[in-house]
Amino acid sequence: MKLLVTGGAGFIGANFVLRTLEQRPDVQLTVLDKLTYAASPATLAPVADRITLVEGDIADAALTDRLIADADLVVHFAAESHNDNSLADPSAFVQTNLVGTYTLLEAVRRHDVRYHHISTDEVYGDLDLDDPSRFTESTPYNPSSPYSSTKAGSDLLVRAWVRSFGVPATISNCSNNYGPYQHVEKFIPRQITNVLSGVRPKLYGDGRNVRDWIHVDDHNDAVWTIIEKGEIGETYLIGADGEVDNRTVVETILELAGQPRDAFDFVTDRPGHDRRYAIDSTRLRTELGWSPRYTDFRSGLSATLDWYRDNAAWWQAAKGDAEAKYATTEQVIG
Ligand code: NAD
Ligand code: TDX
Repeated sequence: MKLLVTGGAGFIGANFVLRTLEQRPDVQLTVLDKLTYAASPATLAPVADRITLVEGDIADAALTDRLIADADLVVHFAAESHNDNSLADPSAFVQTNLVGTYTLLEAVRRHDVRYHHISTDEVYGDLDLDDPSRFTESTPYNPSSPYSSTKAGSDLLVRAWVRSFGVPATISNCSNNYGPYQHVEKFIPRQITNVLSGVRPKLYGDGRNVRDWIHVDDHNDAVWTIIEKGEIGETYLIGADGEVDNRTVVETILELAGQPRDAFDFVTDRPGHDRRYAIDSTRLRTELGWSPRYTDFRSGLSATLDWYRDNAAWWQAAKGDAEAKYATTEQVIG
């Protein structure tokens, strides 16, 4: 099978590539990635001789047409993915997440290629802390940020291309991922690498915002389950019942690193900061038989801390740039 993975040099895409080569050695794998600041080609170095890595833009119609003409399956991870960046400058989010997805859809339409679209639970907006409900496949879209609105728009393009043109596509909306090879701008790697660098972790606002954490390998196993067993045109939510508030995450990282649980700072809140995400993944579990393997968040977090401690060379170069960006807007408030 010829598989095209977009964004395969980023966090989730690279983990997907590594796991796919391990579990499905017969797959012929091409990665299309623009190699933005968020990419790490080093992650793919150990498998460089087993894949074709094409440096290019998903919004390049000639390039995507050529690559998709020769593919049996496209798994689309490429995106601008960080909410804080989307607040500073939304333009790349509109271009990559909307125009890029449109460009891929036109190519899979022309060549009638199976397409799986990777998306996020953020398309559903947020929930109150005391709201007992969780997101399901029928929750109305209500995105808050430039990032989540462009992801929501890209999902809607996929749905329209399925309905209007019969494109053979599925969509998955997953909760917050953690694990190895995640960029240091994101919450968990930022706090882990702060602690490892002797810097105090930084909590936005009151630190009570809740995210529903899932290990990246569980996400990627669910993606393969949907590709193999999902119904064309359908959407599946991926989540591992991992709701934890941000303050608890930081306190756990500090404790695992042998530091006082209160050695963190509160900083300026993110504008429009979503309060809580929560996924009900019943459909994926009951209809397609998926279940997560990482069910103990504390031990998954501990393994992730160990990974960043053992792989400082992987993240050190990006750390300075990420912190310099944060320093332009962030102030300690407590
Ligand atoms: P990431 O930022 O780590 O990686 C994105 C990759 O896409 C990078 O390698 C980058 O170079 C590439 N890319 C960006 N623009 C491109 C373009 N125009 N053309 C080609 N390549 C381009 O992101 P991630 O966290 O791995 O997220 C991957 C996907 O999963 C995204 O679609 C994101 O919306 C979705 N998602 C992420 C999470 C999460 O918690 N990180 C949760 C749910 C869904
Ligand atoms: O330094 C920080 N301090 C802090 O308190 C950072 C970077 C974040 N936060 C908070 C904001 C969020 O409540 O931590 C939470 C997680 O933040 P991010 O890692 O920026 O993730 P989030 O905004 O929840 O979005 C993530 O999950 C859904 C991914 O970045 C998206 O790509 C995905 O779609």
